[in-house]
Amino acid sequence: MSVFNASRLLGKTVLVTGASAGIGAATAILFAKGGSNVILCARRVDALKTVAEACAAAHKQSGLTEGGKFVSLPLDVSDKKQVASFLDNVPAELRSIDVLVNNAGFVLGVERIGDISEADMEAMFTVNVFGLINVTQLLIKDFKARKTGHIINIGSIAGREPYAGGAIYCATKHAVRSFTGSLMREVVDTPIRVTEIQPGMVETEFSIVRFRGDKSAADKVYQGIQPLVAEDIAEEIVWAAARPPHVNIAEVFVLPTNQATATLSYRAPQ
Ligand code: 8X3
Repeated sequence: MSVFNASRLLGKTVLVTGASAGIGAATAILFAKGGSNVILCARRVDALKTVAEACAAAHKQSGLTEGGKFVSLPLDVSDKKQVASFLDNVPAELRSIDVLVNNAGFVLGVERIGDISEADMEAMFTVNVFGLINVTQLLIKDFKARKTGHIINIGSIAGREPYAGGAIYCATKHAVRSFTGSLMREVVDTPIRVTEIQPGMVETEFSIVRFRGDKSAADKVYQGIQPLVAEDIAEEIVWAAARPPHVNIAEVFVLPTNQATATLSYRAPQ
């Protein structure tokens, strides 16, 4: 944790969406280790149990006395009603949120344009774009009123560079990039910080979902290359949050060493 200047995270309250697995879970655990409180959210609250336990263990291990409050709450970011009443379910002591990590998002299918189902289109836009906007709209008013706050959106290489077989996912992540840029510009006269983290290839359940549960197809994506892992991205998120208040990390584009673009990677011969 030394590079993070953990003291800036002490006692902060961080809300992480999509915290039940992958980047979201790793992020929640790393903030816990840095002495922050974490509100863990996911569609199914039971899926958060193991992550919340890991947060408590990481915090205990850190020996820090600050932070250490972990609450798991159900949140479907695409359900406007649920988002609207969400803060009522947050314990009062954690209601002053310092950092929002908009992580919930997914990719479904590799179909080409013309063969993409409306259901897949809707599902990706509803969560990746509208969900992220819903949660941001909920918290930004409070951040403005309190003149503080940091919104960290999880974008993607897919938001910088479209690729074949990813039309909808790429469009959603381009939307995230654009929305994040507008937000950063809108709050330029405030202490609110806005960051977008743009990961390349990360090995998580994310790929298995892309291939609709076909693990061997997902595994092929990582053949011959060492991909990033969720913890690599969590480190960037926590690092961005731990910068001094006058430093805003606008974008972090993170790739495995052997990946250069969405479609150009070096793979060791098998
Ligand atoms: C995930 C990265 O390359 O699968 O957002 O689009 S990629």
